[in-house]
Amino acid sequence: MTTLPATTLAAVAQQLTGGGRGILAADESIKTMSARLEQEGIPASATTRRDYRELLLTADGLAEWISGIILCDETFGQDLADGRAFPVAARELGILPGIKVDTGTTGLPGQGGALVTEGLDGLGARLASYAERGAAFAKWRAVFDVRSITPYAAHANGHALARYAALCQQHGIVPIVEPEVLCTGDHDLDASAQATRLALRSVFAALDAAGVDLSGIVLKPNFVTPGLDAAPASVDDVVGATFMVLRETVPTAVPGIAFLSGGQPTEQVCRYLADLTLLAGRPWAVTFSFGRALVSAALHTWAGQAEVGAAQQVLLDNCRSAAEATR
Ligand code: 5MM
Repeated sequence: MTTLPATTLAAVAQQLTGGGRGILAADESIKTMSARLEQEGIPASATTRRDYRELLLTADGLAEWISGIILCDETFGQDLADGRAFPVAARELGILPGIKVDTGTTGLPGQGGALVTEGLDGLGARLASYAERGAAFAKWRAVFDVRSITPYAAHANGHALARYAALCQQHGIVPIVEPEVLCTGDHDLDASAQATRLALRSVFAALDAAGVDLSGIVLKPNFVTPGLDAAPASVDDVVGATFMVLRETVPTAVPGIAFLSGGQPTEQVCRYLADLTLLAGRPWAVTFSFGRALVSAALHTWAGQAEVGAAQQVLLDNCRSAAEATR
């Protein structure tokens, strides 16, 4: 087992989140990716999932906007058409390869529908294998619903995230720590702020207890927004609430925060990011680790046309918008 010096972990965390680039989340599980392909009328198979991820990774000039790409286990083990393994090709293209290592969620008994994320069993051996095959970073996502989050669910997910993060660092891999409070529902901005505060407090208490080096992690939170079925809040209110909750909960030792998009429109999340970037007194780098906000339109374009160029251009345009929001 390799234990890299913390400076290396910190350097990778800074490379991922600083420098005006962000992370492309292309790690949909086989089930999610298959559903998204089929929704666009594309038959789902290991080959079409591979072709789609190759389209994303090989978009010409992607590295100008993208510092890292998160892959799922299936893609991590696949090859591009030219025979290069995905993680090898990513590095050659100037993009750090990452790997999603959680195995999904399950219900927590007695917690009113709250979920906990699984995947700790055998994780050390899996991380050793991913590190050997070139993974620079990993991702684990806890999922909270504003209506069902409980202190115990926050504690259980914080504990799992902390054990995952400590194991990653032991294997020389930077952990992306993702406690996602979903934006589905009709809750108001304050309810989102309270749920996000609870989730983040639990995560950082657990990371501290587990001895995780905060300079070698990347935090991937949600923006604090009202639910998608509630009256929308102004950009100023969302940015203000997001910054307030992060300032209360995220230690300054964390080098960078890479936001998820939560399925909200690209233009909107880029606007949040641009305004957060401009805030005075911000102690961490801020950037994006968007999935749908970067790729949904590209997938739709690919479904309509056999050649990949138009879809790649759509992807590049979205990545440029998101990266420019951080500059
Ligand atoms: C890309 O989707 C990721 C994996 O989802 P499943 O395991 O549920 O298939 C997901 O974790 C994603 O990285 C985050 O939700 C951020 O993506 P969005 O679309 O919210 O920006």
